Parts: sequence; C-alpha cells; structure tokens
Amino acid sequence: MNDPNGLIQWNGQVHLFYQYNPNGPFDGAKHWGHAVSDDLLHWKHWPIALAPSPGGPDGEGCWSGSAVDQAGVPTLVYTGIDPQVVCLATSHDGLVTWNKDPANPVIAGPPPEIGSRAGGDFRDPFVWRDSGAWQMVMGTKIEGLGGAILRFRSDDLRHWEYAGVLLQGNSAEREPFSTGTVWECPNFFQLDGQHILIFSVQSQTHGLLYPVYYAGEFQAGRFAPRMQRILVYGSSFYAPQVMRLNDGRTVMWGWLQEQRRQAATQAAGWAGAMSLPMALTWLPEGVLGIAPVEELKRLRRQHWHLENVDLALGVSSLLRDVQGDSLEIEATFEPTAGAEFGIRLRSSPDGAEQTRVVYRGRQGGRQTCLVVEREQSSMSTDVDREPQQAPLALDARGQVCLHIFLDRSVLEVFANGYTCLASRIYPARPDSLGLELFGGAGSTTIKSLDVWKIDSI
Ligand code: DQQ
Repeated sequence: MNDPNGLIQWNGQVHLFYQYNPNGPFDGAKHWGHAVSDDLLHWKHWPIALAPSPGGPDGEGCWSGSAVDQAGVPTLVYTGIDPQVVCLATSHDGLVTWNKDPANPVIAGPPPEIGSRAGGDFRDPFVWRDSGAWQMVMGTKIEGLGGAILRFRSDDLRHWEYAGVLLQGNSAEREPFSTGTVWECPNFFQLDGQHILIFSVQSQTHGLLYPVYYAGEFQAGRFAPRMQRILVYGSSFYAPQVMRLNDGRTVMWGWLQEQRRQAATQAAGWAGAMSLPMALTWLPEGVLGIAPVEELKRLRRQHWHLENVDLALGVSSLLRDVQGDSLEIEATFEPTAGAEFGIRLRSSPDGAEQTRVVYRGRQGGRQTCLVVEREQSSMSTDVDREPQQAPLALDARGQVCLHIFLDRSVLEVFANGYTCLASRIYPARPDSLGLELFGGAGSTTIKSLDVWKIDSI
C-alpha cells in the first residue's frame, strides 16, 4: 500500500481508500484498496474500489485522489494515468462498487499556460465544497521553477474551470527547507481560523522528501502563508490526507514507506503501512498540533508507571520488567540545560540490537533536537540505518513530553504536541523486546512515565 486516498465518513463509518498494487509488494499498476472502520482503530477490508480500465484514461493506474458527497452520491475524484488526468467514479450501492463516469477524463491535463512546463506531472485532486461550488487543488510542477499547487472550480464535478496557482515553489531555495521539484498530494482546509495547505515534496534528484504545511490566510482567491514547516519528520511518512470527522475533529493519515531494501520487502511479502490516525489542531504557539487520536487509549493493556526519579548517566534498570514490540510510552522529562537523555527500545538483552529515541539539549551552537538513532536497530544489512532527526524545543515549563507508539517495525514519536517523527525499524532477533531509559550528559528528572502494552487490532 501507499498513499491514503478518498477519506470520507459515510453513515458514521470512516472509509479509507489507499493506493494498492494487488500483484505484490512492489511498485506497479495502482488500484484503490478500501478499508472501513467504526472507531478509527479496527478496520475491515472491503473489495478493491478502483482498478485500471485497460484502454481507458486510467489504463495505467488509478492514482491518488479524494472523495466527496455529491448530493447523496459518494464520488471519488482521482488521477488516471498515463497521461495524468482527472477521473470520477460514483457508487450507488453504499460505497461497495464504483462506476467510472462516462465523461472521464473530466480534466484532460494541466491548463495550457502550465501544461508545456508541467512535464506530465498533474495529479492528486483534493476536492471540497465552498462558496456554493466544488473547489479543487492539484499537484504539479513548473519546469525551471519548482513545484506548484493549482486551483480549479466546478458546479457539477464534471466541468472544471482553472482558477490559478495557489502556491508556487522555488527549487533553488533551501530555507527553511528545500521544496524540491514536484508537489503532490495537496490538502487545503480551514482549521481554527487558519487556512492550511499540506503537500508532499518530491525532488528530481532525491526522490520523495517529506510532507510540509503552510498556514496563513486565503482571501479573494489568494493564499498568503505566514509560516511553513515540515509536517512529519523521519523520511518514512509521506503523502498524508486529512479529513473532517462528523464530530468536528480534523484527522490525518499518512503512508509509512518501507525503509528496507526491495529484496527484504519481497521476502516479507508486504510493503507500506498506514500511520496512526493523528488529530490536527491549531495551537496558541502558532503551529499545527499533531497528536494521536484519543481512541488509541482503548488499546492500552498491561501498565507500568513511575514518577519523579532522576536519570543518572548510563542505562537505568527502571524498566527492567517491561518487554514488548507493541508498546505505548507517555513520558515527561525535565532536563537541565544541555542535558541529553533517551529511551532504548526493541533492545536485545545484550544490547547488540537497539533503537534509541534521544533528546539532545543545546550544546555549543547546536539546536535542541529529537533523534531516532538506528545504527544498531537491526543486524540485517538490508535496512536503512540513518539516524532521523527533528528540531525540538523545550516547552514553556522547560520539559519534553514524548508520546511514543511502537508497533513492531513502526515507530511514531509525538513530542511536545506538535513535533512528529515516524520511522521504520527491523530488528532481526526475536529477543529484541527490551525497553530501557538512559541518561547522557547533564541530568534529567523523569516527572512521570507510563508504559502500556498495546492490544492487537
Ligand atoms: N503516489 C501516487 C500519486 C502520488 C504519489 C501514486 C505520492 O498519485 O502523487 O501511487 O506518493
């Protein structure tokens, strides 16, 4: 599986479609897989929703897109390839089977002023209803300039009018981050008075980079972002999609890419996973809050707790009894200036295999940061061992709050309510199940720490 697609709530149930190659765990002709949930936790597989129609506008693949409620008719708006075009499909049996629209493709390519410079990149329609019309954003590129997001509008989802460039990148810029050469999988929505644009950045030379967000004002057709940030760090999480639940929450899923070689993926027999559902909010600090949804608490089982203990230099034995490859950890640490501390997980008894989630305080000119150190994560040589890093400042109380979900090969770290880092680890030893705390330079107090085994879904 790859990108989440077509997120929609219908009769209370959440439908999550996703990019899927039924032929095996490798890149191939994309279908839309389909999963349905009553509680955001437990999912049922439904039949494949979309498959390429040989000779049709989606003959080479049904790529990413979104879902809307068109006056009671569930409608998928997706990318057909090749060339990249916009297609529609509707369901008349409660979202089980999907009929492709005879009018497909409803958009046959980018507008002429962009088309000659888009190099064929024109995809991932994200559609919503506003101001009495259908609104859509699409990802593209403008050769020689950078990635771009285009706007369209329609009265009937079939006839679309180009409404201009929503945001244009500059591939030469490096600060605050590089925005690559192609922008894909846009999401544009309002959240607590902000207009937020999320998209994923691809670079011609470095492949899939990361998802980013821009927040600001959208008025009279113009988007004026005030700030931008990387949305989720760690080079696994990509192509997220956002939906508004009936209860008002804005929830996001992303694709967690494999970080092992194709041969290892092939041997495992599967590739790609969906991230945890994450709730997005706009925080008073002026950044996007990212937190695992509350529903996840229902999976908590065996529990350990400690509070107000000082972490000495070296590995502590405080969590000696805790073992597991599916754990939730919620902890608040108070480091002194410049201090470093961390959590080792999926550690073998001799420590030969281990992954470290580390907070590094300010030392010299170095910025404070969160790091997932993976050089010992696996004895296998088929896996990515690069450390993964995100900037992380102490909160207003001088503390670091970590909320970690470990689910076998998936590690998702939420820090201080707005920094998220997702990573993949592949321990090879069956006894790599240990959890330990450790202190580095400086001293740190653990204000509180909770660990739960998490139940299988
Ligand atoms: N994946 C889809 C595209 C999208 C890309 C194809 C992002 O539609 O641009 O599987 O991961």
